[in-house]
Amino acid sequence: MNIEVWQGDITELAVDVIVNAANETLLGGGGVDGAIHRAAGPGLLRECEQLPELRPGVRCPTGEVRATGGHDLPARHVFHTVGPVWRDGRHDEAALLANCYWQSLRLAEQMGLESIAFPAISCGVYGYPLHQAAVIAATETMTWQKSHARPSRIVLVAYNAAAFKIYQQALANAGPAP
Ligand code: AR6
Repeated sequence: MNIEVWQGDITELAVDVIVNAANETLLGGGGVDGAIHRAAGPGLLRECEQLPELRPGVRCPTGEVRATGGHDLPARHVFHTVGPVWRDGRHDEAALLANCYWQSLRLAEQMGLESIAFPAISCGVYGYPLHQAAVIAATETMTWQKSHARPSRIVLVAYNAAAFKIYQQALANAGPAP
């Protein structure tokens, strides 16, 4: 298994694709979304604006993913995915969050990409409990790697030391028994 945990700012990573925790408009916001747009420059917003709206204000429904270029980022591409807003855990939150990871990995494979980095989707403004989200991130990425050659490098980005520990624990628990 080759899932890495890396602590820091995802906009600094020179991988094939970084994943953005966006909202359904894909027109930017705060948190990691704001950081990615700032680092990518205005070309990213212009490209997002060109993506088709499925209905007014919705370019990407929750659980799905859309690809753009990386513009001024060291990453070549950005995948914009929309995580669920945490309510009480009984509104399909886990399945929707799992879809964000799985659909991103599938798109990376389709595009022939080798390396992908994920932030803790939904774990900021959207309120998903990090411990639970980390289990989903670990499970989805490890399950993917068991049956797919690409992307060969998967990075889970922790924004602080506490998140780093939580991710490491989740990966250890999700791994095969010794
Ligand atoms: N690098 C890596 N991780 C980061 C960074 C960064 N530069 N900045 C924040 N995080 P959030 P969400 C972590 O709120 O919960 C936006 O306004 C952060 O510590 O960015 O999915 C969108 O437009 C947290 O663990 O995303 C949506 O409206 C994680 O990234 C909404 O927020 C995700 O926090 C999406 O909310």
